Amino acid sequence: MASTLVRAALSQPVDHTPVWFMRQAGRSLPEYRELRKDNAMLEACRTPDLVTEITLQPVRRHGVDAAIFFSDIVVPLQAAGVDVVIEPGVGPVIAHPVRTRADLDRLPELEPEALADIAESVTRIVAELGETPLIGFAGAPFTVASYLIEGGPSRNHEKTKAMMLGDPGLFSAILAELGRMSATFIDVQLSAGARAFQLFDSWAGYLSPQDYRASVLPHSQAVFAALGHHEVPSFHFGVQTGELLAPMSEAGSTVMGVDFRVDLADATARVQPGQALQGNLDPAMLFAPWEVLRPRVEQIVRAGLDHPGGHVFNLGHGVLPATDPAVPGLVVEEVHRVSREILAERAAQAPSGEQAPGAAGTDARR
Ligand code: 1CP
Repeated sequence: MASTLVRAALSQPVDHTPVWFMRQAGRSLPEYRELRKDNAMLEACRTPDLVTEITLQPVRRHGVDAAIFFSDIVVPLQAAGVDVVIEPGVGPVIAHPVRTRADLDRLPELEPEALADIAESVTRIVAELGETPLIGFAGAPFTVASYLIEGGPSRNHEKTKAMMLGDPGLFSAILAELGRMSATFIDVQLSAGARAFQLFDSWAGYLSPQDYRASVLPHSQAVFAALGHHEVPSFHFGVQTGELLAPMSEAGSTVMGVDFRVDLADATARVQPGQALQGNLDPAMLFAPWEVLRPRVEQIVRAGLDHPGGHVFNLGHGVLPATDPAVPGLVVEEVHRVSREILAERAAQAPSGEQAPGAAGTDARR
């Protein structure tokens, strides 16, 4: 039988709510900081020994229901031959930003052979994980385009938006190319054994629904369509995307990630019928006292179980670097405990032969 994460992400019955955390690997873990102290970020991403160990660290420590592949959204660019570094404390920096048609013509193609180390890392991780699924990922075309056009992290994405509105043909050609790269990157991970994938459109929330729909959505749809033959669950997420949940939910994912600024019950009304939800505890809540945090966790578990599709518990964005590394594991235990309890209660209340709301299958527990 498929794992709990895969089943929930396909809105199938489960016996507990599965949970993982965006950015669960990385700076919040002392064992990560220890491993990374002598290695640059992108070197680490291309070294299977390190990728394997870093991906497994949060699974061991927190007992999450899935691993997320340790890599970065700019790895496909680097593998294609783009001059990019990840500067500590800054993020991805691109030596020659792409701002003209000639710049785009110079952008190299990404061949799957350039990702042989990625396939090797995934194969090793999957062997070590056993039953626990690995989630692959890539950046969505718009979010990667922002780094490529701006040349690095950006507060307002003004060069990106100026091109989107001023030279829509060039903008669309760049997003189409980046979409192909992201699909190739994810395809390699799925072919090597990843069981699901997430397309991160972290900065889509900077767009109006009108501009998102006209200039970005078709390119994200192309990525999901290109990967449809794998028949695996897929997640789509962006920060501050409450107003974009409806159009983003049309991109083609089986699960819609929800930012912490939106109530899950409101998200239900915005996504596609039957689409699962992921989220959405505020990452800063992990700094709150347990007596405050615990009921918030329960509230989200309940809201997820009331949603007519599946629910995967997560934060509403990534784990913050200063998070106490003991806390995510407590949240995992609580999500498992509370969801099992609620599902058992609902199963007991349902008249025999009928299923409790949100529950399905002979186990009547979702
Ligand atoms: O020094 C360090 O440790 C580098 C920090 C770091 C890490 C741990 C970066 C630089 N990337 C990563 C790993 C990473 N990046 C993962 C795997 C770890 C996990 O999730 O457990 C993932 C999924 C990403 C994806 C990523 N990179 C996104 C999308 C997710 C999100 O958080 O919205 C984005 C926007 C990036 C770009 C990036 N890479 C690194 C930083 C600091 C940034 C953001 C820079 C900015 O603010 O623009």
